[in-house]
Amino acid sequence: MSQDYTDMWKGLGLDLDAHNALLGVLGQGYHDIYLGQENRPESMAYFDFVMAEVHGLRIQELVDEKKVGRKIIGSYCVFVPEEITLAANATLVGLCSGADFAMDEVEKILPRNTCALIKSSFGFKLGKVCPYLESADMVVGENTCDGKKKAYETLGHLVENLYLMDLPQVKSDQGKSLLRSEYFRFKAAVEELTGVAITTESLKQAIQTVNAKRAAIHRLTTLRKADPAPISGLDALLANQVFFYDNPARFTESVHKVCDELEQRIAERKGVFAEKTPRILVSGCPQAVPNWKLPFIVETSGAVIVGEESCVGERGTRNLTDASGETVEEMMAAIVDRYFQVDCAIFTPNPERLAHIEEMVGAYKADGVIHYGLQFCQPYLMESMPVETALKEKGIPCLRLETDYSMADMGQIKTRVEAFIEQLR
Ligand code: BJ8
Repeated sequence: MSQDYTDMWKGLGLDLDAHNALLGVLGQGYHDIYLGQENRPESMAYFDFVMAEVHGLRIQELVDEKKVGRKIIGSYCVFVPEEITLAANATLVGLCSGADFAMDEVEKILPRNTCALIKSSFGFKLGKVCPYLESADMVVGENTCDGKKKAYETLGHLVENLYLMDLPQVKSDQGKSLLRSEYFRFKAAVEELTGVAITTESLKQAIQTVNAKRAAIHRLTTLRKADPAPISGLDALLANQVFFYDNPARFTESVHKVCDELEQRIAERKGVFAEKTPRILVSGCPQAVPNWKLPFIVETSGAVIVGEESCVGERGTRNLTDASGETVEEMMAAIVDRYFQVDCAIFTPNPERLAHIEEMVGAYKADGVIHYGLQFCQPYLMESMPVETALKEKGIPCLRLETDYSMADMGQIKTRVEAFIEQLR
């Protein structure tokens, strides 16, 4: 880290010993997984820097923003519209939830058979180790899966300003009306928090900022169609993870720099792996920082990941918001239209997700799909079965995995992944 941030962490109320332990594990994991990769694009150095400063410089920026009156809003879901927060002079940060922490404490207040993502969010709170969470002036919880919606009832006792957003479960007219009214209610809550009324100009600017971020990621994903793959799935996942908490303009610029380099690589037929390396699409639950387990296994077993059908991936970023509206109401309608297309497995029925998986297999020339399910995640585990059946009917090999954040099953998963890759050759 570029400087000593101890006083800042103390000021946020972090448990310094626990926090140091977390940083140690995170730093070691990143070092072993990321810095051990061969043929990485040089421009990924920016993301190495971001990860080195993940609890340093970026938090300092957030603390500095707070000093001049800007508010920080934390979110656990891609349904929370960044456009609205930015337009009201607030910064949105994703609360990552990608590692086990303080599990003994967590299992005193949540059932053991709760998904790792939810448990992680509680562990970070109970262990007082997440500076993003501790700097947030508002934390948004959403009624999505049963696990999350019930866990937020408990989280409300631990977090000072937990705002609950109701979300539809059916893609019907009533569902869309619910989303519309919830987004207007959220807009009012954010305006009240910041004391800033959203205007036509501020909302248009915010939509353009978020669209630019997504467009940069779209450029990156398009370049992953090349064979040999110009970038690893690990690095592409990292960019998708950093999407949630970096400064938007700086993130956009940095992704474009990576893309410039990838275009050059493609022109020179230079890849991270040899041409004709088996290509995998990963589909399923979000993989939040520092959950790099599956791509690490896949990419050290002779295959490359070319796409993520995931909220930390294309499900979260694929659509832009129409910025052409001339009033706040028109642009709010465009925001509703954009988010209502997110095909999370909490929706029933959810045929759009299957169609998107098949479309991605074709677009990224994937040889097979690995369905990534977190244990106890009913929505995605339930959907994994029809997904597998439909893919197999189309002759697309599919491997369904169910795991958590522990490393205990690494060997077992590696064995299954290796056998799957062998089948693809
Ligand atoms: S829009 S995927 S970010 S809800 S893994 S907590 S579903 S039991 S994360 Fe999600 Fe929003 Fe949907 Fe995306 Fe529940 Fe499953 Fe756990 Fe999950």
